[in-house]
Amino acid sequence: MTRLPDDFIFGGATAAYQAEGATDIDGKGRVAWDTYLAQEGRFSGNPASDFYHRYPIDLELSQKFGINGIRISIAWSRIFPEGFGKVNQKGVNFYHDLIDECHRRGIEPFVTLHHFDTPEVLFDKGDFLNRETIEHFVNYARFCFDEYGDKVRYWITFNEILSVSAGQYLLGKFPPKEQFQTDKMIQSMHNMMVAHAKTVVEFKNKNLKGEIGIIHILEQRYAYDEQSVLDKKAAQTDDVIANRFLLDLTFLGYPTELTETTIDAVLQLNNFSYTVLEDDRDILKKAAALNDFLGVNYYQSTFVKYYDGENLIQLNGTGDKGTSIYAFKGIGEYKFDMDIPRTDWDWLIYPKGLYDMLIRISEDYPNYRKIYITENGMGYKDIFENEEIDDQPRIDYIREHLKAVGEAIEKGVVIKGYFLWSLMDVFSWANGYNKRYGLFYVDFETQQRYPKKSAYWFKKLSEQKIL
Ligand code: BGP
Repeated sequence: MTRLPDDFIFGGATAAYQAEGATDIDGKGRVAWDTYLAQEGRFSGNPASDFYHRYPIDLELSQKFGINGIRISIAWSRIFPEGFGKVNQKGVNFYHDLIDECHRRGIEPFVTLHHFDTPEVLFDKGDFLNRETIEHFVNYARFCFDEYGDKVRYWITFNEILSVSAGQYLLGKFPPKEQFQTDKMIQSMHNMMVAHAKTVVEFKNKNLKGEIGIIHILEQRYAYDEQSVLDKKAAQTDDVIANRFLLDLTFLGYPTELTETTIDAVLQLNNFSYTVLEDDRDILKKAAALNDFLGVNYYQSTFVKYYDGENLIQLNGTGDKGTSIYAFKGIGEYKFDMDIPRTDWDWLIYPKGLYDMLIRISEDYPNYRKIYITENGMGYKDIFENEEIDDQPRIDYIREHLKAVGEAIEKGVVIKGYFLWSLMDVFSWANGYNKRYGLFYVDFETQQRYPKKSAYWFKKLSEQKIL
């Protein structure tokens, strides 16, 4: 039996672009996704879950179902339509109202400043590859601290720097849809970390009463064949790119020797390099001691086999099981033929990977203060029948991952809460509307909400805290 702590947060996660809809009203500026999704023609960020208008309903439901924390993100381009300069008061007011409503319902808002949605004006000038974006981000963050600082206790600078940088420049699944541009990927990760560091220092200088942290997607890499030296090396290299580089910069302020040599080797495969300024080192070092918490997003782990063929990527964006391919020349290939269950989107269901990751963070970065699991959940093709949704596989998924969290807590890792991705069904960046994650089913035509079986289960769990 696993018992979760009494003060544990049972939360639900959302993100502005995936939940709000209303992408082009009340003065909101465009983001690159608006243009990109229209060009791709598969689906759009409208209506999403129409959270912009329906958040009171979602918060009422949340309260009824025992949820005491919510992740929301502020859409930068609702506040500054161009990313800087002129302020859009309607956008500012919207987040006041949303945050106030969270508090009225007894639900603690954890507010992210950037969840994949740089304003298009800045995106078109190079996004975070352009160092001016760093300064614009810090100014936007400062504005939010001044505006909402008296009522937001938990701030998050960035959601998943890896997903942004790799999605944009390695995997080609985010605009501008480039692949294997590892120099841009690493530079973007570095620059976003500098923006994070500057923002943390800015926040601390203001002596606000809240806390600030960052969210990383942290998923273990294992060697496909534990006996193979090459597979082990492949897993290690992939792990440095995906996990260690960002954790080092977050908690040490500089890359360790292993990280540095691995990143250099990856870049040298294409005669690439990246730029680090002297000031970057100072600010990263300073911020490394100031993070109040780390957000861990975890969905799956990855088994890596050494690979020396041509670069190859095929995204499973439809839930057609068995269609994912990822193979990076000179590094590794992701394997799926182990005896491990996986979702229709080929995500390996492996709770042990979460446990291993939590232990590892606590051992490798003992200056972390506390962890929140800020995203975990199962993409599933929910079936709506007689206004009921039986999502037992999702319940099993959550239970097993929460057990892993409980075991890590027993081993002394400080973990203060869990946010299910997602609170209600939302729009999925690469999959649109058929990959559902929510506790509350959303009929995207009528925008009606229906609690799934998992919502009833989660409510009981939040009351009893026993798994
Ligand atoms: C995380 C993102 C979320 C959400 C989730 C599920 O990486 O922070 O925004 O999208 O993944 O991903 P997907 O919708 O691709 O299944």
